[in-house]
Amino acid sequence: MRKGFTIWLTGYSGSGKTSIATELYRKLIERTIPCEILDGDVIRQHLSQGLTFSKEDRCENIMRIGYVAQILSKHGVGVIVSAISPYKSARDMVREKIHSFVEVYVNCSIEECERRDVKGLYKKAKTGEIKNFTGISDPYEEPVDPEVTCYTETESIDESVAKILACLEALHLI
Ligand code: GGZ
Repeated sequence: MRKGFTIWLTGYSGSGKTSIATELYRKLIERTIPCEILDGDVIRQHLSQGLTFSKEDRCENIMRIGYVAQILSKHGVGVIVSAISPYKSARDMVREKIHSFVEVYVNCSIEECERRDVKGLYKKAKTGEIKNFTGISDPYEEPVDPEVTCYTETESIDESVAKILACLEALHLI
């Protein structure tokens, strides 16, 4: 059976995780590799409905996403997770449970994310309308040794996706 894997995209809201996930998904499907995207924002409307943005609930969210990723990747699916996942301890816990785990740091400065502010969330976080907002009023622990780092302020989405594909090839996962 085909080897599954989990690509775990971590980074600020607006850093480019969803854009990278969407393009990566397209490229993998093109190669007839079965894959699935697990997006934190979407998961929070279903599997993680009702969870807050406290440290405890964010970690619970990550554990739930990690559980689904583990099951899918065990059965040969290429799973693409897109979640802020701000705590190193939670990322390390899912890394331990999932075979062929590839951590991708979607690196973009908080200033640039604020400038992009695609959903207007940063503006609300700044005025205090949204509390515990990552990078503004809540922590983000940078990955220490990720398999791939994408610099979305200077790289195109295609360049970022190419780096991830090259990593998967080097690991003989695709
Ligand atoms: C961070 C928040 C918050 C707060 C709402 N902090 O960029 P988005 O909008 O579309 O995706 C973000 C999503 C965060 O969900 P995650 O599951 O990825 O977070 S975590 O991994 O920390 O559990 C953002 C939106 O929800 N959002 N409030 N306070 N992002």
